Amino acid sequence: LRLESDLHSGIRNGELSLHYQPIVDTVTLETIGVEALMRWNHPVLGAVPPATFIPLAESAGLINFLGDWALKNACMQLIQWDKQGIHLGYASVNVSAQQFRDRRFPAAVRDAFKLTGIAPTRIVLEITESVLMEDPVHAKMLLEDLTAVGVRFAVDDFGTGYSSLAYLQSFPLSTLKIDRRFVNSLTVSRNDQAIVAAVAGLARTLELELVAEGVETEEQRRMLGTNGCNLIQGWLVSKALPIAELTHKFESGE
Ligand code: G
Ligand code: G
Ligand code: MN
Ligand code: NA
Repeated sequence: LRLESDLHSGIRNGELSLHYQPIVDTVTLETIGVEALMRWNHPVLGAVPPATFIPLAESAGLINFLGDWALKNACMQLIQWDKQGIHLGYASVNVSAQQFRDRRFPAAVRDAFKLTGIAPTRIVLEITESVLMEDPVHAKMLLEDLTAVGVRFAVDDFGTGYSSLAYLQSFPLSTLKIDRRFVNSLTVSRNDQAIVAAVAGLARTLELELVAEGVETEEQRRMLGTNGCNLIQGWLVSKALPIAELTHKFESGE
């Protein structure tokens, strides 16, 4: 509970920030987008992991506020990078379960576009597979509603939940993000190789972009390329970085 009230004040005191992790072409390593990842720098505890404070924000009823803040900030940052001559295709923003269930979510997304003036096609909203499949009828309507505005949708942590393929093919999606647990042992596990190949086949059939997460080694990258995964994200390329560091990296052409 202490941490919960700290989160309240932390939001007010600007202790929360967004870091960005590049999403790159598996072969050329060209950056095509970035994922926004929230960070909390607690004055006493230091970095509090999102796996701790996101659930806290959900139970404290702060997640809509935080999620809203993240989306608007990511929109503004893309515009800022544009002005600096750094043209990123899109920013991917995570949407929590509770945000997605909230009636006000579609209006909040529309507001972010209106407020910042960003082209909605340059924002990808990441929804986890389990949240999408929890109420697929609702999810389909919501996705269709916001797709009409232009925003795109990615299925996060794909492969960890139970997707109905019938629903999956009926959702207006742009991207599947294959969970890093399948990338982790890719080079030694034939099962994981088979899973990645199957997901790549699915993505190709449904004409979806496929991003592999948690790519840490050159060998993993090569194997993902061979298996038809066109985009990667992970420590091999870059950790999620603060804006200044990432901007520097882009400017120096690294
Ligand atoms: O690096 P990583 O530790 O950043 O993130 C851990 C978890 O926290 C991931 O599941 C990630 O999706 C989630 N997360 C990070 N930033 C956000 C955010 O802005 N909103 C939501 N809902 N989840 C986030
Ligand atoms: O759940 P989601 O996919 O949104 O979360 C992304 C999480 O993965 C973040 O916690 C991020 O810091 C972490 N991450 C990003 N790249 C790597 C990587 O190469 N290896 C590992 N182990 N984690 C990573
Ligand atoms: Mn994500
Ligand atoms: Na993920």
